[in-house]
Amino acid sequence: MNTAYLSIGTNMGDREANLARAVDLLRAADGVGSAVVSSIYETAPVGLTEQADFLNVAVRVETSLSAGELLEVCQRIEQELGRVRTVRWGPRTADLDILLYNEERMDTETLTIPHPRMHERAFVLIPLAELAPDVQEPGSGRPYREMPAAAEGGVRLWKAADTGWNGKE
Ligand code: PH2
Ligand code: MG
Ligand code: MG
Repeated sequence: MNTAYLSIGTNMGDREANLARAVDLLRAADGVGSAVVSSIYETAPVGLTEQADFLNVAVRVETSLSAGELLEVCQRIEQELGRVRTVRWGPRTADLDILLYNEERMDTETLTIPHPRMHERAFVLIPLAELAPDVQEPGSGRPYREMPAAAEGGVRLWKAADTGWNGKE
């Protein structure tokens, strides 16, 4: 089994329903064992700021899939949720990004792990720290919760994990 961390973001349509459906589809995917989800955070858009606020979560997945196979599952789920790629960093119904895969580092044409921008994004670091307070950057060993971006604003708790919004683990 492998442990991977994902980030899911959405800022179009029924955002909470999009998250719940993305998590359901992850759990139903072949080769995905369990998926544990953080609280939901509402986050100011980063990059392209003239767009609606996002809901973001982090997910810990136990999986027999390789990182490349997990990426394919993520992309299929994005499509099932009706994602159309128009503007880079623009509005989306669901974006599923692989943050970490075990303690591995990899850089292929389609996949860079750790996610190359995760350490500078509070909307990734704060949900991740809730789920995995001690998780470290592979290679440097720096805990993600200590990255300066984790202290930036723009991220607020929107629905706590213990409300059971996301069903059972
Ligand atoms: N995703 C992006 C670009 N900007 N901003 C927030 N708040 N949340 C996101 O998930 C997000 C973003 C590109 O994937
Ligand atoms: Mg993304
Ligand atoms: Mg993406």
